[in-house]
Amino acid sequence: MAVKGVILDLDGVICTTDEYHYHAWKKIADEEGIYFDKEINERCRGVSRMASLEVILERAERSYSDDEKAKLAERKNNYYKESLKELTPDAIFPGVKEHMEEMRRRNIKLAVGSASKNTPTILEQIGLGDYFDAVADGNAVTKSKPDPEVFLVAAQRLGLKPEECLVVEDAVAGVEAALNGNMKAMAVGSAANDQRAPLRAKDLASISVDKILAA
Ligand code: B16
Ligand code: MG
Repeated sequence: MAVKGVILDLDGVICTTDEYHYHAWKKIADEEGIYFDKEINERCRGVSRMASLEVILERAERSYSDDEKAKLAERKNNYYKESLKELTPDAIFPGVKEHMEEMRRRNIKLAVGSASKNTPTILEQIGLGDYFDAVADGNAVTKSKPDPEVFLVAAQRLGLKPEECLVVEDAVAGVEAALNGNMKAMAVGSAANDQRAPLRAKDLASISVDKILAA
């Protein structure tokens, strides 16, 4: 079935905020005396804030109560939000805007499908506040990727069937979510070696719009 809509993940696909998440979690882990590195961080990609915290706490030497977990997640989010203040349109990955423009010219609908509850702030900061035909984010769903909920909501908001949509993801959990939702998938960045995705590349702009839409 022809691709009629493209659903883009936000952190790590549209912009570089995946790095900001890492630094905020690293600060929390250091403060708590918990070992954390970039490899462990890969498992936090695309998954919700609380699910990410659980990944970090796997290395903790003591257990944390639900109340402590909620406070840690809030502290992390405050660090993260602080770093978002310096976010500008320069954080958009090279070529992404041009690719989206080209898709638009071909009447492809564009949506964001992100686990992040900070999606509205980020889109404003990078100058894409009103750009998308639909946005589905962490505020609209209860299930974390690899559950397809966020992409199904995005497709529904675009008025398209799941099989008419292609998802672009940098997280293994996100690629899995797209496939679980019966959508096509393009894996980029950290997920670029995920053989389950029919399209794989360093970043969105590395594959021509022609090839992406022919997936
Ligand atoms: P927040 P994406 C995801 O965004 C991040 O990849 C993931 O690391 C983060 O935990 C999640 O958003 C929740 O973010 O704490 O801002 O609600 O990649 O799905 O755009
Ligand atoms: Mg991502």
